[in-house]
Amino acid sequence: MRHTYNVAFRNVAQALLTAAAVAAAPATRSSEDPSTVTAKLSEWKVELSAATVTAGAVTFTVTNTGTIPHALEVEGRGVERETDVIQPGSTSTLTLTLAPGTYDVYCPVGEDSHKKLGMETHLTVLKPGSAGATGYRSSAASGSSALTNVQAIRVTGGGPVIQILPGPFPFPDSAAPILQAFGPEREGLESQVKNGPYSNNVTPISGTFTFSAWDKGATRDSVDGVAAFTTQDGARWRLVMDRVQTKDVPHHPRFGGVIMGLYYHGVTQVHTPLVPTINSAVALWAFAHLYKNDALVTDNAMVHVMLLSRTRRDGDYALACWDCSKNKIEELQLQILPGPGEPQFDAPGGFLFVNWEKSSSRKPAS
Ligand SMILES: [Cu+2]
Repeated sequence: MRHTYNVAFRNVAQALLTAAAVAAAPATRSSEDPSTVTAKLSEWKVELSAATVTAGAVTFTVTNTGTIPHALEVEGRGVERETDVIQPGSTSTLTLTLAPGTYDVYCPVGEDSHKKLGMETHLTVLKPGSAGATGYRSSAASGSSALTNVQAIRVTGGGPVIQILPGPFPFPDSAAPILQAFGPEREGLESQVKNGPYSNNVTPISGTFTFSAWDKGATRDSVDGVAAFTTQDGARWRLVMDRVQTKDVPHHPRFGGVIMGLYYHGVTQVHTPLVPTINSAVALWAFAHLYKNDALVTDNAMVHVMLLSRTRRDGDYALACWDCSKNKIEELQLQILPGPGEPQFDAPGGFLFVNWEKSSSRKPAS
């Protein structure tokens, strides 16, 4: 009898509590009942179904809606927990007990390279009983604060200058498992294993390269710089960079614009796997004017520039490491391709790839 009475009482009490809670604050819930936040991971954002939750147990139901592996990490108030790596199309869950406060919610894959590319948002955890606005929050919306944080860099090429000619990629065994994840792009990449731009087929040349770059947010980055060099065949090339390229292509996130301090390539599944894993002070993609022996070749040359951790050894400049991310950041790479629909350059492989091996950078005078 007592038992029945208690159950009845509890049901009534619970109904009253629920009614009171609904009246007072729709966000409040019973403390033993975890609230659920749905998270969607894709290139390159983290979208949460709620911007705020009530303190207590929170279950994150995380789906990778992107095309490469991701994961979700929740960090703040002494909490630092992450899901396993989630394959494209798969879902994982993570249940945490969260105290009131603000938490960083991001993708930890690639030593934070995915985070730097935009896979980061925030979750506010409220005290039980406090009313809070809920709604969809994505990194795209919260990332707007980055617009006020303009970063600039001035880079000067120095040391030995080498031209990299087409040849086999020297780490085919290391790249093979990663190539699997690249789907339709894989075939083109596999042909580059045999004869691509990252090779040990290098020749010393001479030249200069100086530029400034500004990271101002997704579409407002800018670049200003000139490279001049003489290739192994005696041709004199001059490159004038005055605008960034902002178009995205698959597996080449923000293939455009300026990115400061990015760790990527190789095993990180950002960009092509046919490059060792590196750390970069700056990476940028630009359109440029290209001249050969003082004659204009194109106003739309596609340029990729990186100041990165050394990948090549002294002497013969062979690629010396598969994970080069801990090396000194002093290798300046300049890659130039013809503009969309334009013919290949009259150069080995149809492209130009030049490194300045002992380069430096500083904050420009503004
Ligand atoms: Cu990710």
